[in-house]
Amino acid sequence: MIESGNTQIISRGRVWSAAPAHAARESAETAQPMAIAAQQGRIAATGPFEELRRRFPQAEVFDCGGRLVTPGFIDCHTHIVHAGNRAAEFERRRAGESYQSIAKSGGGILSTVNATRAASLAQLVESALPRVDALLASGVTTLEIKSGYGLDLDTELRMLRAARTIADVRAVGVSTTYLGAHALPPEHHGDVEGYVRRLCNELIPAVAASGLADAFDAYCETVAFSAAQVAQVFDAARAHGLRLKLHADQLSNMHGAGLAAQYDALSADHLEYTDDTGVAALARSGTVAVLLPGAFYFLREQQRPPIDALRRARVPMAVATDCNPGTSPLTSLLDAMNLAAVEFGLSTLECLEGVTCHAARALGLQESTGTIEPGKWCDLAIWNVAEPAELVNNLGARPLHRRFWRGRPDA
Ligand code: DI6
Ligand code: FE
Repeated sequence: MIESGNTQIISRGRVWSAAPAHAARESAETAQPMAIAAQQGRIAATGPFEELRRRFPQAEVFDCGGRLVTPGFIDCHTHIVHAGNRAAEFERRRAGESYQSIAKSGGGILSTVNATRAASLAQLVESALPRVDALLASGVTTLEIKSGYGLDLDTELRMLRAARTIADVRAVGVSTTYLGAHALPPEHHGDVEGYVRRLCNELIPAVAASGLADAFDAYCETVAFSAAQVAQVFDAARAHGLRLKLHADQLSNMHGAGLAAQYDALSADHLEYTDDTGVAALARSGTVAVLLPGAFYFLREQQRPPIDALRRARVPMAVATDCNPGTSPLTSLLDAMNLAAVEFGLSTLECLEGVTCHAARALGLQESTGTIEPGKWCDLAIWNVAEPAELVNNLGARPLHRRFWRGRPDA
């Protein structure tokens, strides 16, 4: 069949992609010579160039010059929209204070809440764009953005609008997450139960009705919300049609992984203190383990996530930046992969799958992105490296040659 229309053939690439979920073979970390045809933003076919040329004779040809081609990367956990900075806290931590004690003394998340409440929509977008651009330069074509630095309805909606605006002004797919249970807002000081009730009865219904959030997230931690409180807000969020994600077991074992699994959450994120029971629960539910080595590094944590247990239980592991002003001011997914390899011992293949197919699953987007397969968005990253391992091996490198987003190359 000969097809025409707005078609591109991406030729002379050496293509790495995880094996499709239904394929019998396992992924390998090697790249294969292959051409990719894109039509209306989606991958129409893959195969030898001559074959695609015959099938799409009108297509424009983009020559990769033998470079490595991967799926566009997916950063599935960021707080990239926020105002202000927390550099002063960085100094306090270096002088020996803990993240928890800074949070208890009114710093931490609450200091970013004050700055974010004071920022306009335009200011939130403008301050986020340099960070977004840095992420895109690390090969990112899909980005998750959480709210959670407003904690009142107006500011949370403004953050989510800023996230949607970023999708309008940059060539990137954005998934939005309402992180309503991030911290106790100052006006509820001493009244967690009151805020949890307000979340369930007022805030979650209003945010869900706005259509601005794809998912709901909570921070299950001694400095934030208990497992019982998270269960209450999860019930409300689920009743309002939001998918669930959880900041789980980062600084202590709150049995957050088990809770996320019990609710069939898309992902449980951090997991430094998750035990065997939590890992088994994740394996049963199919919830993705999102590893955030940036926060582990910046907080100089000692306890690593149970990588071996997750591996043995075949829990899909994603890797994300957690880009946020307090615990992970990191704006390169390549650097996050390097940290995941060095700090957590992930292999090159695990890192690559962690920012592609498993990251897509952590956002519920596995049908539309994360691998190079016909039918999915033609989101690609083309790299100036000799082999995939170089993407993980090098820290601070910027080897991106070009991104394709929805079938179009960056200018
Ligand atoms: N993600 C979060 O939301 C919290 N830690 C983390 O890794 C707190 C972020 C912050 O301190 O602003
Ligand atoms: Fe986070």
